[in-house]
Amino acid sequence: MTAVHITIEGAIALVAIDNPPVNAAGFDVRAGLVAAVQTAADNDAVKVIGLYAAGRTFVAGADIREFGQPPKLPLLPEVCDVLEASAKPIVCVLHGTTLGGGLELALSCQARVGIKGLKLGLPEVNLGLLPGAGGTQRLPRLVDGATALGMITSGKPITAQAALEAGLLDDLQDGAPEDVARQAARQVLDGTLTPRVTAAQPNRLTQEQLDSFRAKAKGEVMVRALKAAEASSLPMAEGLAIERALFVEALQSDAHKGMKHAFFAERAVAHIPEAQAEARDLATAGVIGGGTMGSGIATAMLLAGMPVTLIEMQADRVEFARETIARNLDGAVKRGKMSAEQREATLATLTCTTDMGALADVDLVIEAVFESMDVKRDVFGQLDQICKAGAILASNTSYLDVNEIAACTKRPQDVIGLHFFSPAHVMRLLEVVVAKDTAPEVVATSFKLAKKLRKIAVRSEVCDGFIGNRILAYYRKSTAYMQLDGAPFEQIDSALEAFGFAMGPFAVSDLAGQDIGWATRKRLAPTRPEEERYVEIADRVCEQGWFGRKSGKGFYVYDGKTRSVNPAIAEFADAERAAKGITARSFNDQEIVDCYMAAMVAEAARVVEEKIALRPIDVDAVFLFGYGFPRHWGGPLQYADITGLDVILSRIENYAKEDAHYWQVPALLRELVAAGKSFNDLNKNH
Ligand code: 3H9
Repeated sequence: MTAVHITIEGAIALVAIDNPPVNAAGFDVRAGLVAAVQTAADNDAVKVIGLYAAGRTFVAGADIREFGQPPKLPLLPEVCDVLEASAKPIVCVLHGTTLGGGLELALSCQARVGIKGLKLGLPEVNLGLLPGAGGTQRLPRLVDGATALGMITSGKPITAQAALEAGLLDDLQDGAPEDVARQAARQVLDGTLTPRVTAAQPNRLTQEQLDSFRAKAKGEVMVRALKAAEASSLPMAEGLAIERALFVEALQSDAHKGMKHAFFAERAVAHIPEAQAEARDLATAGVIGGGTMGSGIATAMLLAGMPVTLIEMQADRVEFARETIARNLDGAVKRGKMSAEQREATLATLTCTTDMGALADVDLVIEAVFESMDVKRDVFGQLDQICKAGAILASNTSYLDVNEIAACTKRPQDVIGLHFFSPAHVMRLLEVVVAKDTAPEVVATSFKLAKKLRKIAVRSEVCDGFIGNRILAYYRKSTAYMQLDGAPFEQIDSALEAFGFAMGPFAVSDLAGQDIGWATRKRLAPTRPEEERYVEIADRVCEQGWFGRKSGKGFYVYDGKTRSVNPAIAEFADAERAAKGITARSFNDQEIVDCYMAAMVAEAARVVEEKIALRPIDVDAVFLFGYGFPRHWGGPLQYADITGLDVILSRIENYAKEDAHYWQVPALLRELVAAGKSFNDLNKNH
């Protein structure tokens, strides 16, 4: 089967792109398009070409899998030039999500007709790139400069209606792409649709518009995209050459490698061993616990259209849970996610009660009660009695042993961990924790649920903290060690914020509540090995009742939206150093980043080695979508690949000279370095 077919119907040549799933403009499509235009050119009867795509969308971009491979001619910019130079006008019919190179193909045609529901965009910046097939040159010749710059720099798609109003589309119609293409071609023939060559249109980008976008531009990706757009003031061929050079430069950047990896990570995690199992039906859900987490989970379910029965153990908290959920839904109305009427209708599908018996008929229950095995044991014992056969019993525990929880029931095959991240109706990550007896169809159903909730599910085996919190618990210690050794905590935060984290680790723990880490430290104290370094500064902070943002003070002091350094912290650090005979030394920002990242990579490698995560890319997805990891680094293990595994290994070996207990080289890292392989090579084995 070829990726492009041509059908001649008298004066009309209909050219169809057919390259499932998203009609990406890979080699077959590019070569096929050039051949089809030539066939039409050679046929004297043909006067107009109708170009469209089969399947769910017009071309959704260049084929991202080809980036980094040896280029195969014709390249997309050349195909666009061929379309633009066609003596027979080409009317392009767009549907679905016409993105990146797909939109660039359309821009090169002589007319564009959209099909209702269409979205159009240039998402290249999300991959660390810029439009590289004429998008930065042709778009400002069709639409107002501000609209063009908005699309080029934000990567966000616009609606068909907005595109029509901006002049990007000549018309908006309804129907199957093939029929609309035939109809639009007829309109060109009868003169009701006037073709025009984009390159011949005047550039509408002004210097003021460029300056205003430049003032807001952050980072090399945006700067490069704006530079290309600026070249649209030059003659077309010169502008295209500048765009091409910048695109090639972007293709080689680390930011592109990281962001491309992040794109595939989001999708790769769905490939699980249980994917073929038949998922159970999920129509109704129960949530136990009406705190922030339980209310957030209930909100997520309601937003996905699932009626929810929420059980709050304490009668006086039932109303509070309902109010929290109502407030969450207000937020969804404010963000334009639902109308006020939809909010009312949705809220009507929520039942809040203290009666566990109300869960008898639900298809799924998610428990989000206090993190104590005794409490969970009691809850799951009750669920086992109450719930119908086949109901999925899930725990939102963030570190407890799901095998032990499952053992409290006579149906361990139905028990699973579903670890949401707070706020649960906003955060995209869902860790799906598979216990030893969990049935494959329960895993498959959990992944289906994640899709319904528009979340990214990552499969994890059972261990303390699962993938994310286990790695977090390890690398967080490195920040305490650096602090005690002399790095001010605010320098650690600012160095990591400059690396790309939205918030440094001390600011994050202030936000989460210092008492959470304190409880974990106390829980783990009895099993802490004697040779492990222990830093007490955070305990001193908690002993003052300074639990972070919620108490107005933690490592920082909070005044409205501003934060300042809590001066007591340096005193705590000095006192602990004096007691332990440590002389403070200074750190530079790069040392801080190197040490923090080496710790993260070390534990992440162990998580892969122990098969807690299916692949390195699963760990990357957890950090990208649950822990605010900078997208341009692609995740901790992609960062390690970009930095070089030999470099990371030698850093760990060096640190181990100071603290051989904490800094142990993961066997997997050593093996990969010896074999000259990367973490990404392990992703390819699946
Ligand atoms: C570009 O165009 C550069 C040019 O300016 C210049 C060139 C010179 N390539 O997301 P889904 C795969 S840069 C290859 O689950 P949905 C995807 O991996 C590109 N593969 O579906 C998945 O595979 P699998 C600019 C692609 O319905 C499968 O298709 N374009 C591509 O939820 C289904 O994808 C973009 O950045 C691709 N371009 O969403 C658009 N796209 O099943 C990127 C998808 O094996 N794509 N795949 O895991 C998207 O945003 C979404 O895929 C889309 C559909 C909205 C289209």
